[in-house]
Amino acid sequence: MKLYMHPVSTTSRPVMQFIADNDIKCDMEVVDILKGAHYEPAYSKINPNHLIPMLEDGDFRLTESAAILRYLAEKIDSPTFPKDLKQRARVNEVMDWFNSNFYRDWGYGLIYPQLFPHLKREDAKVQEAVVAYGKEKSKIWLQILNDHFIGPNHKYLVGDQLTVADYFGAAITTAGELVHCDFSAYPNIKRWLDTFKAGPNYAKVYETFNGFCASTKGQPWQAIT
Ligand SMILES: N[C@@H](CCC(=O)N[C@@H](CS)C(=O)NCC(=O)O)C(=O)O
Repeated sequence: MKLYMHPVSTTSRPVMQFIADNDIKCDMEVVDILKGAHYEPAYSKINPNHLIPMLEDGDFRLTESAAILRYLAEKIDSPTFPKDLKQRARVNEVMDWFNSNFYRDWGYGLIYPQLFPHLKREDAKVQEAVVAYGKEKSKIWLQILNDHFIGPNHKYLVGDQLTVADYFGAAITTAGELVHCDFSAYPNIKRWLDTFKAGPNYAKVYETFNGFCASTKGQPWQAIT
């Protein structure tokens, strides 16, 4: 198998970590999205979305990080994608919640328009409004994540067992570290992330990402503090 990825990418990290945690034999092919490699003909031809990650398993190609995680978990018969109908539905629910509700305002509202020039609005007032809206909405979603999905008693997102939802949700939530968000106001999120970060391959897989975050320190970010 081969994963087209970039180590800083929010949606590549969960797949890279799942592969590492499960010793899955998979080559890593870096697509340098910071230099536009995802628009070069070689990659455009196989993924017209111009996005990473993409998994190649023989002649089968799969995009969408959440779908890739579930595919890999099924392939290796991992308990991180439970077989029980209701537990599985819960995992799917949480992944969909992250992918749509939370990520929209968190990633594309608060974080990315500040970080990536191609997502920054040209008009300064529009930019300010986009980020302010993203920040306010993100606070609402974070509170729901803290109180409802994790709550005071659960170790992970779906009860006390690690699931693919944790890989996915943690990668999206830690994207906040790019603009130096702090989760102290959300103790259950902080505890869940601390537990997840203690996993065996987190430090290695997130090394480049953490380096990138360190390089953005000290700038006047709009962030959750
Ligand atoms: N829904 C997709 C989103 C993939 C995505 O947005 N990938 C980003 C990296 S995190 C990307 O390739 N961005 C390139 C660009 O926006 O030009 C998934 O979950 O795989």
